[in-house]
Amino acid sequence: MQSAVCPGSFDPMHNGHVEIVARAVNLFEEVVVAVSANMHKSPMFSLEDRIEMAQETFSYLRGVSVKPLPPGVLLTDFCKEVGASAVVKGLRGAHDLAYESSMATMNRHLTGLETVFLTADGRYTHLSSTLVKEVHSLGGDVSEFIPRAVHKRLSAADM
Ligand code: COD
Repeated sequence: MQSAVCPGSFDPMHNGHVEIVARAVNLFEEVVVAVSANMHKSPMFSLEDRIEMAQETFSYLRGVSVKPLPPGVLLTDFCKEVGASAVVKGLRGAHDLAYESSMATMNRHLTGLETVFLTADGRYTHLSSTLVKEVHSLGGDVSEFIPRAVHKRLSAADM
């Protein structure tokens, strides 16, 4: 069985992420959404919240599971542990490609792990977790860009 990992910080998950995972599960029988515990900046949402939001969001998608990517663990080792032969990443444009291609090459050199890049859907190329948080914090409506589970948590965080 061919499995892949979709890793990310998902702080929070938005519809650009969701769309990539939904397409990845058309290519691979199993997709593990790996929620990174190890973030350079302090996250808005705890690891537990980010995992719960991802689990709620993908509960309708057969073949998708959600796991934490523990701190101090290489993505290549995580993929070996869960039996994944590839990583799937979304690309919004040249900026993402520049950032992602060196990681992809490093991972391939480390263990032969391949990275499959999917181009972002045109509806979501402007989306990032950072922008979602900024627009929301300034009173903008981000509901059309995020899954319902994330909207619920964002609204609760305002109270
Ligand atoms: N449309 C489509 N795809 C998108 C969009 C969008 N609008 N926005 C983001 N994406 C993609 C990103 O390109 C990325 O592939 C993925 O979604 C996740 O995005 P983020 O922002 O939640 O996650 P990042 O970039 O902070 O995640 C970084 C990782 C956790 C994946 C990375 O740091 C990692 O692999 N860490 C593990 C430790 C390791 O092995 N390090 C050595 C690497 S060589």
